[in-house]
Order: sequence, then structure tokens, then C-alpha cells
Amino acid sequence: MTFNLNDHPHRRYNPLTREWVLVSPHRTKRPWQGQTEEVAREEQPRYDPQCYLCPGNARAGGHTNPPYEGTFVFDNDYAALLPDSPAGRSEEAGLLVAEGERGLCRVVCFTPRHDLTLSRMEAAGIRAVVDLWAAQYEELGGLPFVNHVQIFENRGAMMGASNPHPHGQIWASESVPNEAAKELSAQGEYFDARGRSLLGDYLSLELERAERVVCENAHFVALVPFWAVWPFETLVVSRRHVGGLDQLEGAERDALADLLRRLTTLYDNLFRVPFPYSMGFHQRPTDGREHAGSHLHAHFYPPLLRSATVRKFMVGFELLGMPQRDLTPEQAARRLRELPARHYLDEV
Ligand code: H2U
Ligand code: ZN
Repeated sequence: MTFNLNDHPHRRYNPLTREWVLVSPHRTKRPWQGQTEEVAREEQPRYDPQCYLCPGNARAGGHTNPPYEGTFVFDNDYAALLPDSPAGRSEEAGLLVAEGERGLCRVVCFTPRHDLTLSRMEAAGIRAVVDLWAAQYEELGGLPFVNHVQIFENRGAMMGASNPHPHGQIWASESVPNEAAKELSAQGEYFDARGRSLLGDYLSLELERAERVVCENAHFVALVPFWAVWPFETLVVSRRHVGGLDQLEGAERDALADLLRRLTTLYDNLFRVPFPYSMGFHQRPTDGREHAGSHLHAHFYPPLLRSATVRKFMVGFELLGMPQRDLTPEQAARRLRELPARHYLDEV
């Protein structure tokens, strides 16, 4: 028997995090009698008087949202990081180590419409969100104590989103968080050794092979990475090697908006439900250093596995050993790629 990736258990290397994922393609047909999930399918109203994100409504702590008409950003009323907390460090025997961490948390409303999602917004509306993300990255990253800006969206109750109103979060911190730090050091070492972007080279390979590409346009590509952990995980990569959203030209920002709309539409169409996920951007740190190897990208981590009711869990071997998947990244990419481009809710 000769080893092949479609039939035999193997592990795949993630050059961004330098970690491995176990792939067990022979196992996709196993039965499921465990927990099933409920994805909310009911239609939302355009305005919800109970929603703390809708225009004009009350939030926690006595704040009232303005009657905003486009995007809207505010300081998180329950921020995990605070700008004025004291600096400091404690250490005992190299085993009890702690450091003060300053920062800021914000909430971003994508649109005043309570009933929309990125997948169902107009391209111009998503472009406004891209512009806001870029401006926030610059503003927060420009603060002297902020060295990293994490922009993300939790979508769907299954992923911990507290509200269906289309929104995301931004956490700006003093230190570079673990996931970003791992990817940054791998990209930096690759760039120092070869003078090229790790993700740029990876993207060229994927475009040549095409089997893991989901959708693309003139400036961005969405693909299921060779080392994906989540069943329908994707990576969105800019064709041009830039370090952050702030460095994107107008046409590239439009292209990112287009790609986000198309990708999230494919996701919704997969099981014909508002597809839950956590997504977020990795950009260069804002510590004033160059970070020449850092290449702008977004990760989408969706939990659903084979239907709207069966999700992947990260337990057992995955918690104690390493992540594992059954469906191959190639199968996942093909399924997403072959879905209709039109959103299922817009069918006539
Ligand atoms: P999530 O849906 O991803 O949890 O984001 C919503 C955020 O909104 C959450 O972090 C904040 C929560 O702290 N929030 C406010 O800032 N004000 C409120 O009145 C309610 C929720
Ligand atoms: Zn709302």
C-alpha cells in the first residue's frame, strides 16, 4: 500500500503555528448519537427594541446608542482589558509568573439593521466595516501602550455571540496574544531566511493546485488550509503582501468586502442556516517595529461538522494530545466551492 492523503491516517504540519493536526479520512462515516445543536433560524426584525446594539437603544451602565445609520463603535461596557490598570510583574522561581496587562475593548456594530448578517449586507456596507476596522487598527495601535490589535467576530449562539445583531469586537492589548505570536515568529523566520512572505508562497502553491481554494477575486483568496483543524475552517489571504488592513488600497478593501460576503454566503448555504463561526484578522503588531514577514490574513473557525445539528468538539485526544479531523480539507473545500453563490434566503 502506498501512502495517500485521501485514505490513510496522517498528520499535517501547520507552518504558521508550527503545530500538527491529525487527519483520519477513513473515519468520516462513523455514527453520531451524541449531543445535537440548535441553530436559531427564526427571522429577526429590522429593529429590536430589546437589543442593546440597535440604534437609539439603552446599553448597560446607562449608555444610550446614537441613532446611527452606518457602522457604530463603542467602548465595551464589560471590557476585559482596561487602559489605566497598573503595570507590574511578579515572579517566583520562574514558576509563578504574572504581568500587568493594559488595553482596550470595543464593540463594532456592522449596520443598524438588526436582521442582517455579513452574508446579506450590501458590498458598500461591508466596505464601510472594512474601513472602520482599518481606522480602529490605526487608532488603537497608535496608543503608546497598545502593541497588538485583535479584530474578531463571534457569530451565532453556539460560538458565544450574545446577540444576533451583526457585530464584532476589538481587543487592543499590551502584549501579543499566543496565537498571533506563534504565527508572527514563524512568518518572521521564514521571511528572514528567504526574503519572501510565508503566506505569499503558500498562496501561490494553493492557487496552482486549486483543490483547496473556495473562492477568490482580484485581491483576496479564501481557501481551506492544508492544516485546517475545524471541519470547514478557512483562511482568507491578501494576494499582495501587506501587514495590515491599514495598508490596503481602496480597490483591495472593496475586494475584501466582496470576498467576505461571498464566503459567508457559501457558509450559510452549506446547511441552510445562519452559519456560526469565530473569525478574526491577524495583522502586524503595533509596537513600532517593522515585522516585514507579517502577512495580512483572516481565519474563520466554524464549529459545525456534518449538519446544522452536529458540531465538532475539542475534547479527549484533542485537549490532551493534538487536534484531529475526519473530513479532509480537500473534501471541505470542494463542498463549499460547489455551493450556489446566491444566498438561500434570497432564492425566489
Ligand atoms: P459578543 O456577542 O461577541 O459577546 O459581543 C458583545 C459584547 O458587547 C460583549 O463583549 C458587550 C459585551 O461585553 N456589551 C456591552 O458592551 N454593553 C451592553 O450593554 C451589553 C453587552
Ligand atoms: Zn439590534
